[in-house]
Amino acid sequence: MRPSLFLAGLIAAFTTLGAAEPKRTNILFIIADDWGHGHAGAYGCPWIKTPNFDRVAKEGLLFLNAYTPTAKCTPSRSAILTGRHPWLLGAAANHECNFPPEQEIFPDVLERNGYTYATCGKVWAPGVSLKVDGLKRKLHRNMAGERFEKRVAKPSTKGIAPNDYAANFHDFLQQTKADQPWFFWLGFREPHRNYEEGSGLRLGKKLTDIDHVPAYWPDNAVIRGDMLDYAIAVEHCDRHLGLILDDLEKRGELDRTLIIVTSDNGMPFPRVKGSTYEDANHLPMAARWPAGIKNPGRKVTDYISFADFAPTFLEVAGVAWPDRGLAPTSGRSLTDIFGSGIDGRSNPARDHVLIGRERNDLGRPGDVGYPIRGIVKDGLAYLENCEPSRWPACNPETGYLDTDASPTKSFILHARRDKGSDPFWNLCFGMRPGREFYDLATDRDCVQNLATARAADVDKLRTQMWSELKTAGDLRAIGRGAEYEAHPFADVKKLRFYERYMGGELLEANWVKRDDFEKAPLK
Ligand SMILES: [Ca+2]
Repeated sequence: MRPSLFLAGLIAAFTTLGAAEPKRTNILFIIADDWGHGHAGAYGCPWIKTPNFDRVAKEGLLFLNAYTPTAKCTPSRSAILTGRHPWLLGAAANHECNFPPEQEIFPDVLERNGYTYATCGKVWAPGVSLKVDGLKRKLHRNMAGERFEKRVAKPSTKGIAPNDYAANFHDFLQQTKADQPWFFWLGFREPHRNYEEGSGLRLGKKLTDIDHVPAYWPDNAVIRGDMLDYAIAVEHCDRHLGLILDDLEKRGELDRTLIIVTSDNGMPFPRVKGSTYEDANHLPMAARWPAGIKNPGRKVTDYISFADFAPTFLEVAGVAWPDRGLAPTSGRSLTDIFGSGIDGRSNPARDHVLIGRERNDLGRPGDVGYPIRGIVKDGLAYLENCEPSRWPACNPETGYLDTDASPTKSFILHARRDKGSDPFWNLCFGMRPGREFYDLATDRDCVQNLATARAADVDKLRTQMWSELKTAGDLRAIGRGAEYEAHPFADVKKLRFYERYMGGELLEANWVKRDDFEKAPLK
């Protein structure tokens, strides 16, 4: 991986000054939990106010096509930490996995090369991460480095965590040394559920603020109210982001820090988080770094994968991708975009991303997943459902465990029970065909499957997708996909959930409601 010309020039300028070696760039990575694309003022959203994210974008770059390869907490974060597509990570293709001990993560590489690695909030979860020796990774509660977590504050709703993120980051800054570069991971726990129901309205939002209810949900007060509760949690993150920017600015550190703000997967609603549609994998993202970003204020249309973060951070830190430990990255450093100065697409090769999933939550016979591979290229999305005879959001009789409980979920489940069928239930929880194709320019919600009508486009994208996956080493591409499903779920108390529940055992699944379970299997 070569540095961009702009960045190379910058490094050369420092080198030839002959003065003391400049302090290496600090890196602040801020990741929300379940925050969906488009849900920020910078993207034109009228019902969620994010002045601080908008500031990062205005003084840096706003990314219009940033995608996680898998839209669920653990595999999304595994991709970030390793720079690899999840389906190249063995057990870590799955949600709530046992992370492969031999697989290195980039913060460890930064630490070995002189960086401090510290964190606050959610880093990598849920799952178990042990070192090769069976002990937890050094200092790492699930790969989380040195923790700054002491400060708490009363949140504005009962659903928001009391973590005072900005104060904890301040504690970290207080003990940094002038000549010590750092990488800090700030993982908001919001806007993950639970929400205080009605908090959006209570805190002054209006149902009519929302300009677009996705076509896969009914448009009514229940769904809009649920969306407003989510909005409050997003705005909580943005307030802390503002305090953090102010803190860095007061210290004169703001312009010496590369800041990236993003999320791990789309909003925690039916057919979004955990699925592989546009609203699940496509995420908000902005970057600010005056020393390294040419012509700030640009809108970037290059397709970005979360596998791109690790190579970016190592390059910015001046650390070569190591020969051992970290396997070759699926991504590429973002410095070509930082240094290009070009509005729109900087690199013509960044015209697509690969997405997909293996097993998310349990809740199907045999603990199997719902494997998908997909490609998004120049506004077209092709998805291949590898096992279309399975239930996409897990089995109805075990509560559709792949979809968190919510007023929106309950409303749609009840609509089907009351009427015997429901079009929104079909979209959110029903069986899917083997192939799906969407034109995102006219159907961002992915409700008009054009796989038959656009067969030639399907063929082209399908060929490219499987060819790239096969070259990279995806086991699904060579008929060995069952190997992903042989890796056990990390929480042993939930193993064989389906069989045990159906056998009469009362099992805990606190992210769904008892009412989410259908009384009998559905056809
Ligand atoms: Ca998440």
